Amino acid sequence: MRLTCVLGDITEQRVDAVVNAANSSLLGGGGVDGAIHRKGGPEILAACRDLRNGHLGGGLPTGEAVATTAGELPATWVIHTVGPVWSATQDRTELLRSCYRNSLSVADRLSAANVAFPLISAGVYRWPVDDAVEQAVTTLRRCDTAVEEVRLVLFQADTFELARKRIETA
Ligand code: AR6
Repeated sequence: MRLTCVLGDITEQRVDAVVNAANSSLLGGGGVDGAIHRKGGPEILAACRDLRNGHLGGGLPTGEAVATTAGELPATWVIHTVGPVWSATQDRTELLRSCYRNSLSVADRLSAANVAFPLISAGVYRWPVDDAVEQAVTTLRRCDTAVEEVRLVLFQADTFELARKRIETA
């Protein structure tokens, strides 16, 4: 697996699967989630509602991942995962790592060759950006996967620089 990073918008990635930094409801929100639903159109929300009416009646637990259509996005699937909210008193790192691992397992089941990830939990969920980069890079590198390219998509120039340097030295 080749780990790359780009400065850009997750909704513009031409890949087999893009990962959504969702919440447990799967019914939309701000940040990446808002952008994916806005650009991907109503088909994604309809697929999420079907999941909620089916085996995910209680919502998607933190750290887990599930796939839907990508609607009108230039990708085939959206893999929704729920990152942990940052906590100063509880170590939720393992849940954050699970998001990357479980998303890649879903990608493997879909036979996706390339997957684009946002920096999960690093926005609305307030995870410190430098550690979010560290967890993303180390966890993705350790994954045993048939995915050929994993692309980390960073939305801010300084975060992109952090990721680029971390990937180069890893
Ligand atoms: N493309 C790539 N990265 C982006 C984009 C984009 N279009 N927009 C924001 N980012 P966030 P979270 C960056 O908040 O912290 C939603 O309301 C952003 O700068 O999207 O896991 C959900 O419904 C940050 O670095 O996800 C949940 O309730 C990173 O993506 C909650 O937010 C993640 O920021 C999830 O919060």
